[in-house]
Amino acid sequence: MSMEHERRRIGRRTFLWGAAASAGAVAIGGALAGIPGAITSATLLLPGGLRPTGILPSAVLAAAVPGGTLDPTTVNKYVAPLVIPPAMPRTASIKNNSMDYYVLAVRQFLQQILPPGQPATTVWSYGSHQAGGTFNYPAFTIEATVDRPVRVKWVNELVDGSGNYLPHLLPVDPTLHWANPPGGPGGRDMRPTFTSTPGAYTGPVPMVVHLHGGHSTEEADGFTEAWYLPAANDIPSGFATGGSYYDQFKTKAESLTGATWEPGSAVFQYENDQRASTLWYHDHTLGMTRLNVYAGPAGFYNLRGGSDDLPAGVLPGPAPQLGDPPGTKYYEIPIAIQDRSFNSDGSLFYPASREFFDGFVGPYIGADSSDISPIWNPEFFGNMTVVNGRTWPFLRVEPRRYRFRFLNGCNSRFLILKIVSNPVARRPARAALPFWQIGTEGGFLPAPVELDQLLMGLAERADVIVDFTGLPVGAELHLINEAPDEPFGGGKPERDFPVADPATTGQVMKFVVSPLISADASVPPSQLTLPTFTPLGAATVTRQVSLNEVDSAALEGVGPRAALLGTMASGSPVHKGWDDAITENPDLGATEIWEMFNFTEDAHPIHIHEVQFQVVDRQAIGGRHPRPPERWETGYKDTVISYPGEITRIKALFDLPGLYVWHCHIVEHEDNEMMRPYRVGP
Ligand SMILES: [Cu+2]
Repeated sequence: MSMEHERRRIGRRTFLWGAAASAGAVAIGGALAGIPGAITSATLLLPGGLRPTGILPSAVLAAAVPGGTLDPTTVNKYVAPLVIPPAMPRTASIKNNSMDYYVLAVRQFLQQILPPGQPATTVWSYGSHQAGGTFNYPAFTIEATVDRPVRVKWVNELVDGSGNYLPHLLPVDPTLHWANPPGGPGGRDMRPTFTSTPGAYTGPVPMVVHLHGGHSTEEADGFTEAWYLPAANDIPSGFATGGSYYDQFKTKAESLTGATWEPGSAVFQYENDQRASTLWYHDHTLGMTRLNVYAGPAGFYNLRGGSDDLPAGVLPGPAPQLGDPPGTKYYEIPIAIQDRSFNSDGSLFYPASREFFDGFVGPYIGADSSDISPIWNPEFFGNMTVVNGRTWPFLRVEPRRYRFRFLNGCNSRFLILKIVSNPVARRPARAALPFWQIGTEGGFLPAPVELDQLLMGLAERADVIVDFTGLPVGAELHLINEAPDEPFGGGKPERDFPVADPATTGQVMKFVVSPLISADASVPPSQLTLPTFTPLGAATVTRQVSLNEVDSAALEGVGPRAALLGTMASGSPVHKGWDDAITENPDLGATEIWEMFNFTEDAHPIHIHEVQFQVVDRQAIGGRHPRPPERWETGYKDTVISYPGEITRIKALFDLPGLYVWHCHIVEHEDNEMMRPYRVGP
């Protein structure tokens, strides 16, 4: 880590806290933000009214993250049980019972995310169109079988009871390179020009669903410019009702499947011709993904069966299935972890100005030649932990083994998860129970890996077994988070970065041991043999790409303005934006190594659509000694952490033709140019 790197990371954090201080913060601990190097765990800036609760060792006290008007330390923890999302009801079996068919809508509704007694929260999520009780944040889980296709009609129903469009719940920055429906067919999917700084976009909301990790054909991948508006009564005249690629993919999909795309919808068919794995589905609209996902719509998609799965009964189970009788006990549970901030009326908080991020008050785009967007924040960190749609829930567990499928569903926050006995123990805390990781994004690992902690970048999944066997009834364990309340750059908690506030974002959920109800017949993880792992063949092409961050080109010392991907030329990065000509164009059927050079100060989780890749190695840029992937990265993955100052090498087989994207899964980055189209084949 260079001095420059260190200075800028600290500078960003100081600036953020400085803004909080000006809004009525008090300094504790004798040190003030703004002094170079002064930001340590002993430096406390607590926004007005925020006080740590519980008994905290002074050395681990940290400030709560600034957010909305609801003080996270006033929200009681572990009062509501974890919600285990049921299986999503199918609409029909079609094609002579060879295919599952769903009609799934995204709607707006109220949900109790905060504890009982606190206000409910208006959210969006998916549910079964014909079954109103199935709308939940996170959405119910789609249960799919390898080689049995799933067809989904995805309907954008962000309309009110009169059929008029609903505006976004959150502030949409119209100055990004974004879907831009008001631009009409000639100006959609562009960065509009403004003569004065605009306010937030309040028109109808474009959406398009991506099955994350899916081996999807291009027309079913949820291409970011294939969005569509709801079929509302009052779409303003001149608006584009679909993105630049909506019509092209509609025509292709309709001819392939025979299913009609009606206004306000798209029909995607997933062949499920891939390894059994934990996928998830979420929105992918250009320049709006951070907001559309933060508002709620996302769900798990569990793909089972085939030669890359294990026979029933080997692993802890079952997971929820259709037709389960009430009271069914589940020992396989998906756990989506997200950070959110709230206002005191229960509404979601998301920053409405750039000023929230770094105090920069303008000039913004539209005035005085500025190129800084007025609303977009380069990263966002919520100040509360939400697990499966509830803040800090608890789960009663029997003294036996459980299979948890973890998802980091945050916007910008990396997670370092650990199971401990004391949630406010001095960090780094000692693990009370290990995780046995058995799988990642692309299915099972070659062998189980025993870990004291799980490091999870955005969108990564960890399929793990936790063994509570032998714990006394009444015992309590806590899942905590030791990643930072700021951009992650690698390293170890409290040595290389301050950990998340132990009073708030440093806690995730609680396990309470209850009496054993059913005997555990699953195989202990130390004795588990996972399905035979077949690695990719040799690569024929090595490609160099780059990760970059850019400051304002117009205003001295203001930044970042955007994050960019790009190529390499003679050892230096060549910056590329979303609209630049395609530079990654693998041949159909080619196996390629991509060397990702990270020239930024932060780690970025890089996601490539359509493929599941292998991590080859990592090394310092300019270094000579590559290091192998981590033990938990030895399976197939669709998202990989690229560390600052390093080259991260992955290997992928590009076996479906067409137009896809690769991008950073810090969704604030993805939404402001850190995404590139790529094409497989001609
Ligand atoms: Cu990024």
